Amino acid sequence: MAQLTTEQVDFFKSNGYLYPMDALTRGEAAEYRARIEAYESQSGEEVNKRLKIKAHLAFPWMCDLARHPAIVSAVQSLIGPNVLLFGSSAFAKNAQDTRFVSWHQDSAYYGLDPHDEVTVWLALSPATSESGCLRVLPGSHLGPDLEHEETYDANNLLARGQSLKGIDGDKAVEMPLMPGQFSMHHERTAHDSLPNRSDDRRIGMAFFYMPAHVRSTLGRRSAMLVAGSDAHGHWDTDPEPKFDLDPVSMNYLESIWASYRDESKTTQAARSSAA
Ligand SMILES: O=C(O)CCC(=O)C(=O)O
Repeated sequence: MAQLTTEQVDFFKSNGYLYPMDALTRGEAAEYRARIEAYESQSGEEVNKRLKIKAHLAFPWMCDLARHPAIVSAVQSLIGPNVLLFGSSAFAKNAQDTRFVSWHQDSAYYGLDPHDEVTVWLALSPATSESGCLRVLPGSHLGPDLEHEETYDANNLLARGQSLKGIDGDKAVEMPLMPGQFSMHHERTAHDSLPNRSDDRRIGMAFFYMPAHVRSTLGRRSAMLVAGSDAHGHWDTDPEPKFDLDPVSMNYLESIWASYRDESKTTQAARSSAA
């Protein structure tokens, strides 16, 4: 599978983002979307509810998607041969949905050192200006760590509603994608997305990749090796699902998601009692 060109790598290094790259055919993207929507019908829940932080642990085919050769070789072009996936999240907005994602830098929350993580956002339906595609602030990954306010806005798709103050939206660059295409952004690149004003759902999978030398600053955690080898041993191994909704991996996914939510509540409670 093709590596990124030198020009693409240089563009990412200077700007902190890159798009569009091709991974899936339109038919394959439609098939993955259908699988996600079948899960939603079967569980009676929107995919955003549970398939967070480590969504790949729900389905073997999601692990395969995280290891898709086109995606992995693009990631390797940026971070080298030994690649771990430390997380993945589904981001779905319904047709005519007012929900949004506020401006944020992932690096403020991921607990990684050094900040060498790269996020791949894979479109499974059209991600357009109208449907609220991802937007980035070019070059923001080279600037300072910015201050987030945790708003817990119910309309915000981020668990804590974390929000950067004072971003000039006029400087934002949209990253529209056709189904099956993906974008990449650096973990320090400020990004957001607006409500979906289209008549179709906007569904994407975000995969969070890091080189094996990256450490966790939030205690011992787990990750999934997607390419090369891990000679560093900073991470335990994710329990990969043996079949769809394998209870072993689902319980693990749920415990990670619950502790993230609890940590949010603790942080919020501590802030309000301190206020
Ligand atoms: O899907 C979205 O609108 C936001 C995704 C996001 O914040 C991310 O992939 O880091």
